[in-house]
Amino acid sequence: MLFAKTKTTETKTGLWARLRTGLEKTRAVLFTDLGELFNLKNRSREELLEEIENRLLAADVGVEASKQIIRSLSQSLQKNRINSSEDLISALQELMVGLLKPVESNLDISTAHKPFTILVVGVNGAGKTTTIGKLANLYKDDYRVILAAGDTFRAAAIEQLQSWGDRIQIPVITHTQGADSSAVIYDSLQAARDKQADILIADTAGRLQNKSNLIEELKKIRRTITKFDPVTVVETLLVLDASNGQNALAQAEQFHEAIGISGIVLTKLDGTAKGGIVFAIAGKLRIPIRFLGTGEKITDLMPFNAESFVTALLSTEP
Ligand SMILES: Nc1nc2c(ncn2[C@@H]2O[C@H](COP(=O)(O)OP(=O)(O)OP(=O)(O)O)[C@@H](O)[C@H]2O)c(=O)[nH]1
Ligand SMILES: [Mg+2]
Repeated sequence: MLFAKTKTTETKTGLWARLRTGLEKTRAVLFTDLGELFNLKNRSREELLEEIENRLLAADVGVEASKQIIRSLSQSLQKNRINSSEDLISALQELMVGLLKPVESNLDISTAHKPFTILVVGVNGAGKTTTIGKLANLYKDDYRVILAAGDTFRAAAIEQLQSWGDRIQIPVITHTQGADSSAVIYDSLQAARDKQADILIADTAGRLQNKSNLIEELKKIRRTITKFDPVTVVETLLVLDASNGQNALAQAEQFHEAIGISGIVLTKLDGTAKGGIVFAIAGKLRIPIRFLGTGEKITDLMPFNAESFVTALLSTEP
């Protein structure tokens, strides 16, 4: 993986610390005094399970994934496999990693056919443009990257992307505000071809998943890419704000149905107690979660890893 290839151990520790800090609010809801919870006298198994289920729901893990976890815990308790708070935590850890494993599939950048195109979509303010800056920064040392300012709708959207590009010295292809977004993408593909770029990352305007005219525009962008190059590889990356909780799940379902999503980035995990939404997405959608956003800084993005995520959630280490 890219991190293993280019980043130092120190940076990896930094990433881990940021993930842990980023998940603080979710961890507080899910696991505060979990050990003591088990040790409390006079608490029946049912009460213990009910308390855990309430916490899972409060962290937006969702009804189905919560029930699945509780069912397995209940069986383990009955079979006397959980006899201490440590047993309880390790049983939860195993169950949670099991739930997340199916969506752990990091973005595999193929440069066999250039450019590898990443089309970034999502609702207003989800963190699309910021995520593009972070992604470009992540890839810039190993690949030739170009950005496409496909959000021609919102005032200052073009300048926002341009300033990320300037900051990390990556070219940004722009048209003026109000221009056809598909035309920007077309010109960007052309520029990527001319410059032999490995990766093209395209920004798009924020849009609600139920506004059919805006979704049509995305379909047109998608068609433009295929028309330019029928065999090009496109990652359609949906950016979801984790603090939207269950609503993020609904967004994902509708975007996926409308245009087909190949990967998800979950942002703003640092500002929310609803980080459990990762489990709901994993259980319902089976779309790979590619990255997590844990802050506003350019380095606050990490590839999704089931074990790291669950360990960071459960860890009581400082
Ligand atoms: N705390 C935190 N803030 C984030 C994260 N990602 C993005 N943001 C902030 O969220 C706000 C919106 O981010 P943008 O990248 O502009 O979102 P967008 O989806 O491009 O928005 P539109 O273009 O208006 O649809 C900005 O203030 C970002 O700094 C994150 O992972 N954590
Ligand atoms: Mg934007």
